[in-house]
Amino acid sequence: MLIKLNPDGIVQPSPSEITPEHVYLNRRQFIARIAATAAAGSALWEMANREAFAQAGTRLAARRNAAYVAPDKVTEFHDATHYNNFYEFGTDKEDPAANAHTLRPRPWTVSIEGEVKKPQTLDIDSLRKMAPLEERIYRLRCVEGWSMVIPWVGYSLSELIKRVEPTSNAKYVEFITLADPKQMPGVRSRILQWPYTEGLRMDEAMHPLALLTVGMYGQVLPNQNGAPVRVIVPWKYGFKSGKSIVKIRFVRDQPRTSWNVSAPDEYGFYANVNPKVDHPRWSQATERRIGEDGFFKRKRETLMFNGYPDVARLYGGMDLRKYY
Ligand SMILES: Nc1nc2c(c(=O)[nH]1)N[C@H]1C(S)=C(S)[C@@H](COP(=O)(O)O)O[C@H]1N2
Ligand SMILES: [Mo]
Repeated sequence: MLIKLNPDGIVQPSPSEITPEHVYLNRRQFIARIAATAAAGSALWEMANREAFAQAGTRLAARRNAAYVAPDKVTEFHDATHYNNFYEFGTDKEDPAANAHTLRPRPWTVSIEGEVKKPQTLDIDSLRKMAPLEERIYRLRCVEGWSMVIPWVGYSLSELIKRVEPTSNAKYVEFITLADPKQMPGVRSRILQWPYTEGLRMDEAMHPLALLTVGMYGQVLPNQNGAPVRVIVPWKYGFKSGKSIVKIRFVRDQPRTSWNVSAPDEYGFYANVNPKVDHPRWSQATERRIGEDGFFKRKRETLMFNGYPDVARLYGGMDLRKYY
């Protein structure tokens, strides 16, 4: 296979590589080739990571972290990008794929504010370079009863948090996402409080599983999946994983979150995946894997904490029915 690097070090997808699966496969060969080229290896890694622009399909070099690879079959790229919740672009599952082309993920900045010793505004490139990018295969389960398995690209949110040095007053982290009616037709509707905000307790945000995510399937995040940066908190329901983040704020008190404000008895602050605590409208005991489990197939069982039992230590002594 021919690898083309232009002078800026951008990995250029050639027209024959536009099908997402090819992009993904070629990237694997690309990485294998880099590993084989021992002498030039580190220089090539540098080049591959030095992206001059973000564009749908632009590849993102990342090393797979074997400690975070769910054994499940990976969801097809097409399913993961055409069955989405991103209410800023409409409420139907197909709406984000159809409408999110108006989002401009570049230039983009994320401001880090509140109870930190080093508040700062980072552009997306600086944010990407803050720590080595890893590929991790995580399950993502929506409270609506469906799930996917996605190879995400990013690094532990804790890497960012350590670098901005939270003060001892920082007990929670709030994620504030973009709400621009010019780019996002859905924010004219009152379905949710905009901007979409989410939050984590500090120890949850510091857990290595919590991923600051800039890509998936070896490429930059498609707009409908939350370009250019989102979080993935795999032991929680999907709505905790805010997309297209513009502010990360460290605060003393538990922040309000869009879903909790819209329907407090349906969506709690914690939102840990828990097959024993049903949502008022949907059972949480089973789930349907997108692209695999048809409507008539027996559903698969949902696992406590979505199959990430290590996080149980964060909730010792808490009544998870009360703190849902
Ligand atoms: N900004 C924003 N982030 C969001 C949402 C949203 O509507 N707006 N929906 C959430 C919900 S309910 C889910 S299930 C996941 C879906 O992520 P995916 O489309 O990449 O699978 O995104 C979450 N993040
Ligand atoms: Mo969701």
